[in-house]
Amino acid sequence: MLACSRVLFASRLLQKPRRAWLAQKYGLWLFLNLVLAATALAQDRAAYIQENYTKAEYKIPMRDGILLHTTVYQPKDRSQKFPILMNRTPYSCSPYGAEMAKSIGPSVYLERDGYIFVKQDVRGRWNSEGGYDNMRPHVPHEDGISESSDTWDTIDWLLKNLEGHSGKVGISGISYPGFYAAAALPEHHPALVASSPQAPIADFFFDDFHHQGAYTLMYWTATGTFGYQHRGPTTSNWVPAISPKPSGNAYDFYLSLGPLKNSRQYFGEDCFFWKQLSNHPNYDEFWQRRSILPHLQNGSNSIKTNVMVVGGWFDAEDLYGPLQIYQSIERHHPEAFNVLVMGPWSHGQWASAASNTQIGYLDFGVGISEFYQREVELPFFRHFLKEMGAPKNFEALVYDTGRGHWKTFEQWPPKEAVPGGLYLGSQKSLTFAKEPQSAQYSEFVSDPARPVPYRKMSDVLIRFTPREYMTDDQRFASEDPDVLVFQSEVLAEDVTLVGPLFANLKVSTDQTDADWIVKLIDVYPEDTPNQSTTPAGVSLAGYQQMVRSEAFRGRFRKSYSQPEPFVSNQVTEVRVPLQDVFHTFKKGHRIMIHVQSTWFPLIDRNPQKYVANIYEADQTDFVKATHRVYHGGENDSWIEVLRLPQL
Ligand code: PG9
Repeated sequence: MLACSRVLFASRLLQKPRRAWLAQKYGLWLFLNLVLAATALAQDRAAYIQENYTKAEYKIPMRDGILLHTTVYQPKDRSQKFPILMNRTPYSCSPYGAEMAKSIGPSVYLERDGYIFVKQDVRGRWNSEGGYDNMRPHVPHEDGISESSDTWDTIDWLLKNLEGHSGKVGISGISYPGFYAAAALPEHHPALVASSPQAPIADFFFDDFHHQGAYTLMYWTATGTFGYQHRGPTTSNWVPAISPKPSGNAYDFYLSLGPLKNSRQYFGEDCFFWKQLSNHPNYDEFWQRRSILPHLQNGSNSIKTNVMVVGGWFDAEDLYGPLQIYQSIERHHPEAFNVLVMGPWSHGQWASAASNTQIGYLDFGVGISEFYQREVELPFFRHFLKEMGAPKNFEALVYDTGRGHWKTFEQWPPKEAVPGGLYLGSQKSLTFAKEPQSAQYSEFVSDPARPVPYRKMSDVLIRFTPREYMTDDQRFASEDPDVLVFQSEVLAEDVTLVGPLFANLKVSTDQTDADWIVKLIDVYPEDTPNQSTTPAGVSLAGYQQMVRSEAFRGRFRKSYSQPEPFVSNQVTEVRVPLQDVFHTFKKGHRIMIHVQSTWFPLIDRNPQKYVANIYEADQTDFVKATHRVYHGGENDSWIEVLRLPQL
């Protein structure tokens, strides 16, 4: 327990940003103790669960008779009643049978606080019956089955069949389980008094599998994971292994794969999800039905539960989801308790027991996730499920990824924010005001046979999903002739950007289709020292840290549902939504913008010769193109920003 107390002591030391200097003073002692404590905590965690919880497994009948496998971990203490905290998952309730899980709740703090932890295989996955549907569309309960009706039925069954519960129910989940925590909200069961969708998927056309219309090729293996129906309840994996198994450098593998249509030979005829992706290249009714957002806006589904949405500013998988789900509820249910937490995290990193928050080559420091788990998440559930204490008082608890500290705001984006712009200029400049300059352009080649890598080549590896690129050093791309680079002067004062960004580009191509990738980059001064955790061979001096990046498939510039080719060599407006940020570019830094048209293999290659369906494009459709970005005069290209005045 000593180690555990040290981590608590250390984190209290750290949680007040102004005391972070103490942490630096005792950095190594503290770091080592935190690592020791985190390790001890993890070992203690499994032992604590073994000692204090029992396990039971049930097949819970849904209203249509389908049985869902549900595992219940209940406190041995029967002297009091405990609330239920659910997690619904497509990733399995394992371990099945008598074996106890090593973690059963969102954090060690909740496990020690005492809840009835319920984990369920969603319909059609693992040991549950039924057919699977990615992002199963919500339909009103009287019209059919949905994740909402399955959650309602599960809660109702638990309340009627479990002993020792308090009658209050919460649901929480990260990523796909985060979607299920959000999908529980429309027509939710009255006992559901708290929901925390964390890195929730809102819409697969904007989360995970696509970047604003472009297929996320780094999700190719994940497409298989979610592409096959099992042959009935199973506790073992049923997904066929892709053969040959992709391995090594992802750039070479996916380039050798050729046009997307060649994927069918790997996925085979049983992969229903690959067929759905290929047959629905546009934002049609197939995708629209699977977005949860419209169902969070419908007044008849008035949300009476309490919601805490959590996300990571550097989440490579689901950044659209948390931001949009929070805003949808805020816009349409202003009366609901609905708050937002956005930290300096990659996908789901806030749930980690690790003491540091490291993403790629950057380390945002110790105690950030522990602070969130202990000071934010635990009070939220304790208040609404146990009527104990009060949730931390904020509407938006957001981390400034440039200054390295938390701030709270009464709304998001902050009402104090002031609209502004970053203007691309002829000398590859970037200025806060339009420069009196004649209309000019910057030109680059976009070659599908030599696409720009999305990371430096040694880091482009085959993975289930991309995860760590969101803070990468962009110097490798700045040196690429197929990338346009625009950079500000050295900042004379701090510049804080908050909320959504949009790249309003005036472009042209000598072909008929194009993707547009825009990156917002923080250029560190050349005298920036490395951190104690900076990997060997990496220098933070002059580091060009990615702050925000997005891709936009240009055919969708007028409508995601009605794509249109470009008219060759015609100046065309393209508005690229870049997701929200909260980042201070400190005095002495520079702001940099990249514009490019390939980002491989994060997203698939655009043939650049317009074809109706890129999933059916032939090798001969892929052509080199010369693209132009216009700036100055009547053809300004600029980044629409919100600036937070410096206090
Ligand atoms: N949203 C993440 C994901 C979904 C589907 C495929 C791969 C990743 C997640 O659930 O982790």
